[in-house]
Amino acid sequence: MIRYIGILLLTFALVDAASSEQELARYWDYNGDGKEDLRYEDAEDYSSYFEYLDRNFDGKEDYRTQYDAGSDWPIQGLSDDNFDGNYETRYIYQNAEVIAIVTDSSGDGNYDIAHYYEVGLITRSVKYSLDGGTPFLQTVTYLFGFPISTSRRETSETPSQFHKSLKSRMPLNQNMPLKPSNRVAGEVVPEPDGAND
Ligand SMILES: [Ca+2]
Ligand SMILES: [Ca+2]
Ligand SMILES: [Ca+2]
Repeated sequence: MIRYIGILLLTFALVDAASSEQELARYWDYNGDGKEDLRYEDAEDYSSYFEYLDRNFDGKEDYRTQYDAGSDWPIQGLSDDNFDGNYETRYIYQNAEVIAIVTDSSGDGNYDIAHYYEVGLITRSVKYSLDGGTPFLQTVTYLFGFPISTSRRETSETPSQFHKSLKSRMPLNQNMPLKPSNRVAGEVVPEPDGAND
């Protein structure tokens, strides 16, 4: 009997230690390789918080989103979808919904692809290309998320002018740095029940 009580107490002690550690650290290791895959961090003024994800489990963050602390609505996001350590894609939100996703696909520092959304559905995509020396824009329009027409026209804009015209139409709070943080991965704890609560 005493042995069972001992085991029971030990179990409670372990569960307790694990949960208090998680509250402090707010990071989780989903594949158990000792490197954190999901982490939350408060902004300095506590008005928002950041979510960092390592989706390919290589130990480097590749997806980050900033949320409003009061509403938990997303404010802005970044993703590194080719996992080269550089964020090339920016998610632009308004009233908790993504309104545009812009990508620097060539890595020259200029956004060259833009997807536009309304009430969660993609409505239009534009890609700036320089193939053959002449800059042109390819546009795809969508209905209920399905592409219904494409067009192509030449443009006089340079890559940086196209980038600037995209940026000028973004909400002003879209300024999260594109560079990932050079943070050293901390000690991690096992995935708890209800990690996504
Ligand atoms: Ca991991
Ligand atoms: Ca990664
Ligand atoms: Ca990248």
